[in-house]
Amino acid sequence: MPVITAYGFFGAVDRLPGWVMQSIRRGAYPPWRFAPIMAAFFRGQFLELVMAERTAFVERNTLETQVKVSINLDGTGKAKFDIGVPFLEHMLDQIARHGQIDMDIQSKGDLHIDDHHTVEDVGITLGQAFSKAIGDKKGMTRYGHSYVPLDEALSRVVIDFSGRPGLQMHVPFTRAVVGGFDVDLFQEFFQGFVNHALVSLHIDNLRGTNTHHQIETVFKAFGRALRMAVTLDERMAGQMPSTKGCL
Ligand SMILES: [Mn+2]
Repeated sequence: MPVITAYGFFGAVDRLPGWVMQSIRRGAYPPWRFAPIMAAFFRGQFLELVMAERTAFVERNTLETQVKVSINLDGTGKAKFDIGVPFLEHMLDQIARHGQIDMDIQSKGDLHIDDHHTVEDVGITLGQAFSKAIGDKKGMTRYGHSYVPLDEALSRVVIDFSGRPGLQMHVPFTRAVVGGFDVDLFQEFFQGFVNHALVSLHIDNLRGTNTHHQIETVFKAFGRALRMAVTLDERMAGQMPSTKGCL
């Protein structure tokens, strides 16, 4: 970013009209006179960087679970989980890695009953964190999609940060349990995410006989679709990705 800033500045200097450059050379504008302008320029750039930081921390406490989520949409896929549901952590790791999103999720929940509340509430809190981190969506790509195979399995995930919740999930699981995890809960996770991130999400497992492969392709494709959707599009800078003017 500092490199881009420097290029931006010197690029602008380069485009100054000839008479300005000549007066600078003549000494009409000694360099110290530019100090306030340069300071303002870099302060502006800095503020823009700070404001553009797409991170969020959300804490959500109920009588069933206490969940803390930190994310950075412009991360490198660093992931830290303390949830107590290993298979869910394995799947969340796919979102972080393939979405290039830094994620730190901690949860204390009523796992002595079952994983249900924890899985649903992690989905809800993650959705809230996304909603917070994307801000006003200006310059955002908005749509994302991905196909991911894993051996015999193939899944497609399509997402739209439309501001409206909607989930279409079609995954014909071949088993009811995977890694000690009830496969019904994946729908709960995604429904929780969708309701709070306010996205339209279409999940289709197109092929697959191994349940672990089926769901892993879904989470990897979800991570990649997220990455595409939240990526800032330079040509859309400052614009809403909608003719409505808001999302
Ligand atoms: Mn796996």
